[in-house]
Amino acid sequence: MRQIIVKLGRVQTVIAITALSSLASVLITLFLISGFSQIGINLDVFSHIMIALLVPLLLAPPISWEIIGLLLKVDQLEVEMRKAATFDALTGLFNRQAFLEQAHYVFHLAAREAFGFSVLVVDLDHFKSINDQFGHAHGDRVLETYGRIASHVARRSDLAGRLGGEEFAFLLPNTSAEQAWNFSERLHETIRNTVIEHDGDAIHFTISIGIATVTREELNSKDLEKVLSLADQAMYQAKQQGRNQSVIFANSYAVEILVAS
Ligand code: GH3
Ligand code: MG
Ligand code: MG
Repeated sequence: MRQIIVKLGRVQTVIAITALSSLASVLITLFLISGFSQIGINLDVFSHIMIALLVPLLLAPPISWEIIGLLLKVDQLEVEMRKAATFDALTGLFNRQAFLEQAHYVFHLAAREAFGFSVLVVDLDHFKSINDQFGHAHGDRVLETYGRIASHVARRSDLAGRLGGEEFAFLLPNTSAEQAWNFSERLHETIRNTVIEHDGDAIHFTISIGIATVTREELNSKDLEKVLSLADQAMYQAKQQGRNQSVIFANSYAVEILVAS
């Protein structure tokens, strides 16, 4: 019922309620008139039908207008609350809780369907000095820009989230270490080429990325928290090695690819 009302909108719902209540009123009146005539009371059909039609025509629109308005407002608030509970307001990416929930879901699906995946932990480089140099509001614009780029570079089936502050993550289902590396390079490339205008100045920013991959064979020996912490360790290694680069956590395949900016 609620979905129908939301779909129809306020005006059409009010028209529908008025039409239905008028029809119901006329039918009930006709039923009563015939009942009365059976016990010998003959009423004037035309004038009673007119009254039966007029009363709901006058009452239903203002009353239902208010009620439907309230209902649509509640519905809108619920949509906004659900959005606020799921998405980070600044970047539009999944917030920490939603990202971890979705990631756990994909992790269990991966174990069941036997597909590997990669996790990327991303941290903006020297973000504190961007805030210090250009102000917090422009720092926010950098985060916003990162969010737009992250959504654009990721596929619809990938998860992209903000873990907190200037730290982000991706979960790429069915993605090998090499594919995740290529993905991270595309992200670096796009960000390196991005300029944010600020009072005639140009703000550039870079990111450090840690990558951890779970192959199909490893699915049962790893849990999601472990994979995230491996990606986190790799991200810190990228920081130590000069930032603006990715590091793949050297696990089972014992490969570590390091590319400086
Ligand atoms: P590193 O390259 O080592 O990561 O250095 P960093 O400066 O990025 O790291 P640090 O942890 O020292 O600073 C992170 C900064 O991010 C500090 C904090 O004020 C800022 N920050 C966190 N959340 C927000 C936010 O929502 N908006 C803005 N503008 N800044 C934020
Ligand atoms: Mg940082
Ligand atoms: Mg950080």
